[in-house]
Amino acid sequence: MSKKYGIGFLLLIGLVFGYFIVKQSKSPAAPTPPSSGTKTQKETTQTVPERTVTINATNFSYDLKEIRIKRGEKIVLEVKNTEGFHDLVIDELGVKTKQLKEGESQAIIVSSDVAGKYEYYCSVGAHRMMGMKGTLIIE
Ligand SMILES: [Cu+2]
Repeated sequence: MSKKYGIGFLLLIGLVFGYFIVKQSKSPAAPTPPSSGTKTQKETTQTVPERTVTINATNFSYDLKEIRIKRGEKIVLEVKNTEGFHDLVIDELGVKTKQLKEGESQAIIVSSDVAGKYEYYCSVGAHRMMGMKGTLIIE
């Protein structure tokens, strides 16, 4: 083995080591999280509702004629449609489910700081007139 090859070999090793050192020092800074998705994180950090109230919809009534909650309380109202095609609307509070097919359910958040009686009803066809409604009492 001549001296020339020996020096060339050392240079090559030096280059390889140099490459790995540079690569390692760079890698921790490499993964930067995408800046999108900050909006949805904010929404999930809001106060968690204390309880869930389940209401079943059938042809043509709800199994709950009355729901009572405290003023300022926040509940999850889970609307389960077990028969027919229904939704649940509370005009004064600006909440409504989509129109649910049989077997579907949807949870909505219900709360108000204003005590009073609020009617909830089904907005499909003439269901409301047929008695598909109830009263949300905020006390
Ligand atoms: Cu209905």
